[in-house]
Amino acid sequence: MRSLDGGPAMSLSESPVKVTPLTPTLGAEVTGIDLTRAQDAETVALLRTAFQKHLVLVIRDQSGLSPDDQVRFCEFFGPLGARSRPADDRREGADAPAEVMFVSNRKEDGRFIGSLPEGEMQFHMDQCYTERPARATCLYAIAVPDEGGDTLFASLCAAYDALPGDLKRIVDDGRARHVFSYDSTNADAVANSADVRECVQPMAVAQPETGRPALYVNRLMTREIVGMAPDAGRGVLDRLIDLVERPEFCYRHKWRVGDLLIWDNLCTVHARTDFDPAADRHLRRFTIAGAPLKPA
Ligand SMILES: O=C(O)CCC(=O)C(=O)O
Ligand SMILES: [Fe+2]
Repeated sequence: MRSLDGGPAMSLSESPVKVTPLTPTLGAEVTGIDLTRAQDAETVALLRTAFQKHLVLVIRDQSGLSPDDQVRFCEFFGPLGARSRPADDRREGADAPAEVMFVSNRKEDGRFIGSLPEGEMQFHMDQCYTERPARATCLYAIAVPDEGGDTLFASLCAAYDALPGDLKRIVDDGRARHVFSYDSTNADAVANSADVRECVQPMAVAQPETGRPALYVNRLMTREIVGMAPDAGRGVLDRLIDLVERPEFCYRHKWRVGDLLIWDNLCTVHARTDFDPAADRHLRRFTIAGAPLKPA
């Protein structure tokens, strides 16, 4: 390949950027890239394609990544999403970009400075209880415990492809109700309360760029299947959720400081394992804006 001015052009095979799958169904590690620098169009295209295919990208050893560097990376995939949490919950400092959120157990004056500070979290997609769930979520590790606090991912595309016929018939034109809750111990009380934040979504959603179908349900926030009797609906949801969480469709990320992850928030679910609350865990988070979900 020659460039227009006649000099040698770098073909993808010569590019130092490599994409290596982490499991047969999802996750890829990207190496040979320094995200504190601007990237050329070819690298951006490679990242986008890898994201659509592998659904979770892991980029290690990005120490010193500034908020602006992280924003530049996020914008390869689309415009930033607004914060999903109220502005008065924002204690990240006046100079932080408005869209930033910290997943953090750090405290100042006895109050957590960020969100989702402690404990285990069941599998979920972010903002599924809104009309426009984030297209993607990006986390950057600033401090992590030596042990625990792993983030697990599962492919909703692999789950869709593995649906048995009776469930596929329900899913293909089904809709489910998603309810805001990060506390699995009081989910039913939240679902029935008056000021609940909720949204009905298709159960089979299309990955926007490719049309690839994904089984859009999760354990933490999907409460019922529209139009099914509660007991029958619960039984179907339980079967679907067990399928989503099959270990062969999962990738478990053990964090190191300097790791940057971005995940497809329509085609994957994520969960977190427990960790010692005395250990410092501090991650910087941005989302990519989403659109209303299209049925597959
Ligand atoms: O803390 C984690 O590992 C995941 C947090 C999470 O669910 C999120 O950032 O959406
Ligand atoms: Fe999340």
